[in-house]
Amino acid sequence: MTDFFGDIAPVRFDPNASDDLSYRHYDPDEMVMGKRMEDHLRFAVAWWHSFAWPGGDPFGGQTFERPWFGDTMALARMKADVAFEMFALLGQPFFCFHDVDIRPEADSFAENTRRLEEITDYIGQKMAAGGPQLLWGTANLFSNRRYMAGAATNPDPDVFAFAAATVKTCLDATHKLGGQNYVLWGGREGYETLLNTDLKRERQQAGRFLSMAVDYARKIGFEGAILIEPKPQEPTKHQYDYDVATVYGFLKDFGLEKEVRVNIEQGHAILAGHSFEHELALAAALGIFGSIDMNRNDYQSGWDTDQFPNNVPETALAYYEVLKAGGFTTGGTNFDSKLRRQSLDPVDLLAAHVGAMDVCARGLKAAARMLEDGALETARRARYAAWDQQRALLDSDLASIADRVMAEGTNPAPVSGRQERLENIVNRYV
Ligand code: XLS
Ligand code: NI
Ligand code: NI
Repeated sequence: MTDFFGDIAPVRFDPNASDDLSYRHYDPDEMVMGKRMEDHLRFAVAWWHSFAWPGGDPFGGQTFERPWFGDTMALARMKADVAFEMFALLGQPFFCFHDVDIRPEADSFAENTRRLEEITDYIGQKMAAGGPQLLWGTANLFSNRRYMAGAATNPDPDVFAFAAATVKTCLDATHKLGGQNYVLWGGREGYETLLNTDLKRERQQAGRFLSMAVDYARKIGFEGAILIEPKPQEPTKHQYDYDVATVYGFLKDFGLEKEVRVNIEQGHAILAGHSFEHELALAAALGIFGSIDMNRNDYQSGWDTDQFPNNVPETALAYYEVLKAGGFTTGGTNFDSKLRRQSLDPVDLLAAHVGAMDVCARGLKAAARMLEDGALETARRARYAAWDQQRALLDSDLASIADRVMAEGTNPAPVSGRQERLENIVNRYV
């Protein structure tokens, strides 16, 4: 036991609670559309922002003082101890990590691997003792300076090799811990200027890299989903995994659209100029919906602020799309979320997660009621109903269609899109 959280008691569901640390809406056992709320939402805590992030911003460094900050394996174990203490307090079913979050960085690949294996075993023992499960693991291929010009897309083949070897070790660790997914977020897989970039070659490197990761995952018997996390810019200006549509085109290009799905982050959708629900609906329509990072951005600052979700109408519309897509299978709701850098206290870390889980629970319940009520779906179906009689149109050709339109002499009458009325319906639930 560490004493980081002091005598804070485990967070419980109590709709009438008056304290900071109770779930007022997240009742894991409440049935929503025939399924337990915990099994719908599948919450995950992100190791990096909660335990590894020091609180820096572009103008200043560390604000958090955590007793486990440092680069020894003993401190990495303390970090894991605190993480599992927080998991026990929150009772969430999953967590996620990058390799660099759980082990200190060494100066050789061999030592990095040895440390990763050692801490993986340590975490595995904690999981076996009753902790949460692993939603996904991933490799950090963006922080170290060797990756400044990309990992898979680096002009230097030795960097490609280092990154590929690192992904192998992270797939091994994820598989060993029973991870349900493996995520690749291509932080530096993009470019700053075409003046020094061979775009075509870099895309091909990225495609080959992803194919190798998929092949290796299947070879070791990893049955989880492989997920790409789209993001349009930041860190690099032009990212090859800009948004869901771009990732789908990329997957098609390399024949991976049946092998790889997407992990969609709310803040990244906004940075790409989309709504979160657009990205979710598109992924579902393309058959590549996987998982979500439920962290929003600040709408004024225009960068990836990774805030905990705190807007019920937004989460409701997101879960509406998740439910329509059939819900999560291997995926879940990961809080890839940071505290604000002034939120120094251990209790802030807990309260942030408690509030976020409650906001998501409210969103899920509202989404379920909207679906059960059916008003939105009835209106949507009605809007396309004429197609039921006219399906043959899609098997026709332009000349035949022109003949028909000429003969019938019809001039279609526009119909209301009813947007305000539909928005009013949503507002009755959120
Ligand atoms: C960064 C990404 C990152 C991924 C995992 O913007 O969201 O945190 O989720 O590498
Ligand atoms: Ni992000
Ligand atoms: Ni993310």
